[in-house]
Amino acid sequence: MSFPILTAEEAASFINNGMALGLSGFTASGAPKDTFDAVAAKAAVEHEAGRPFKVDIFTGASTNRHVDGALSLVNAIGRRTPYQNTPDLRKRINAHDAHYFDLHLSELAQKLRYGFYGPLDIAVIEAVDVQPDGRLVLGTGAGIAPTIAKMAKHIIIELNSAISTKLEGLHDLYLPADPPHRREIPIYNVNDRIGSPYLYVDPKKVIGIVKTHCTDEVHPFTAVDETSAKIGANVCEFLVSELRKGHLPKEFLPLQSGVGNVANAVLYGLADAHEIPPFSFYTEVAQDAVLDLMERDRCRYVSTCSLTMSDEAQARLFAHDHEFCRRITIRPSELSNNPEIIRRLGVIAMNTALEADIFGAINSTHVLGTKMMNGIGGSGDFTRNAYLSIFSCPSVTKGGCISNIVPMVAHQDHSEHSVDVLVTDQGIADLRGLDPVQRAERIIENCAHPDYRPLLREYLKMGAGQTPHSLKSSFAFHNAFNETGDMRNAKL
Ligand code: 0RQ
Repeated sequence: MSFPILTAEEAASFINNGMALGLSGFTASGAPKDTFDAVAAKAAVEHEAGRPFKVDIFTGASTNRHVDGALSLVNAIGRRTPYQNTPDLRKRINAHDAHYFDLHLSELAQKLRYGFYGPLDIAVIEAVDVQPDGRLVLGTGAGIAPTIAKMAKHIIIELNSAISTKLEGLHDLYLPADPPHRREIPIYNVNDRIGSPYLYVDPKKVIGIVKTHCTDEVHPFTAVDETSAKIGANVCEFLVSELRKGHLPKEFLPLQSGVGNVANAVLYGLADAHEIPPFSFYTEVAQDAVLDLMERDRCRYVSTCSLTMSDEAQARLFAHDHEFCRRITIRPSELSNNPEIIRRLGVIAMNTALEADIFGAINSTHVLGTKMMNGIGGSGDFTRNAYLSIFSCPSVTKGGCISNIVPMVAHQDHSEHSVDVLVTDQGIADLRGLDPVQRAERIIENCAHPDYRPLLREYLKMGAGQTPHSLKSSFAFHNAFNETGDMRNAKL
């Protein structure tokens, strides 16, 4: 069967107000592009004519300027999950224009299949190759593609000629059976493959193909700043000491690393820590740093949900011919972030916090407790099931006016039960085996900025009970920032 070729506008004509759409990709990688510029243009025309136009968007994680960016500008997103990081969408979410529900990334595909969020009308799937029998080679991110291809009533394929067809063979696509029939997922090593390199879609569901030539437009990271470099050095120091103590096996364990400056600093630090043998990743996002580590022979293998690499890094990766591609597997998010596999492989999880409290609870999502930043992403999938769970953040933010170590987090994403180690630019707090007061003392002395230590010590003396919070003063830091612009003015 040959599929009709559509313009982006023709594809958009099938997408109507109130529809639920499933999209391929994970981060900007592998997400559809031109179709959604056309959907946003259609929404603008509909709104201009006084008609409602909003669509629900289900994806692997965040998307790109064409989807979350363009649709948010014209206020055309209804429901949205499981993650986002676009300034315009963030504004819509915090103004209640878009109804965002924040979700552990591993859970979305199965919850869609369980029917919790209703049916999917159309799946829009980016591919770098399409065969007439419905066999697709996906782009750089797998996300929830197998689930949306199965569930959606109709499918639009975006065939992107700007992404390398050398991706063929890198994907490992597999759909677990749903309970009560689910068996173990048979991944026992980072490089085990259990599924198909291709996504097979039902040709009868395909509305047509939109031809696109547009890169993923992932920005390369800026140079690591001084604070991130210190945090990175502290995480590396900790991991080397764990190896020396025999807490980690001598062959080391697979790493998961979050995104951003600190994550990059940690990875470059590990590259230089030669006591640590070459290592692997079992992670959700492989950034430029991972390619650098491969080129330096420090990274052996990467299992990921996406290659979130800049155009320049993608060009470098595929110029290496098949040498590095043989060391990469791209899996759907329900496998890359799967609790069972993370626990089995013994993944070391390294994630970033917005703020931590003195007892070890973490806020990853809500600025000052109320405003959604990005979302929990995969941090909970990994943190809760890791061999060793490390969180890091700077000790202070906004020129010292915000302490990232507070008496009580203003929103809790990860409880103290899931956090083994906290690291800031000030130092390392190993929390394992400590009671709440011992944890607080260690976090205050090792991780808090010196400007805030006296206030935090005073707070710790105020309460009673095993976890001695003083509920009257728990949010004194946040209140001081809201009222005076500086947490150092906190009155306990
Ligand atoms: O504000 O943008 O105005 O400068 O928050 O802070 O230090 O640049 O942090 O980019 O490393 O992101 C937790 C958001 C950290 C991210 C978070 C302000 C600060 C700045 C950003 P500006 P930084 P990063 C893997 C796993 C959840 C998902 C996850 C995240 C801005 O890591 O989204 O882990 N994590 N996924 O000034 C008020 C505080 C603040 C604060 C920082 N305590 N109060 N503002 N800021 N701390 C990835 C995936 O899942 C795909």
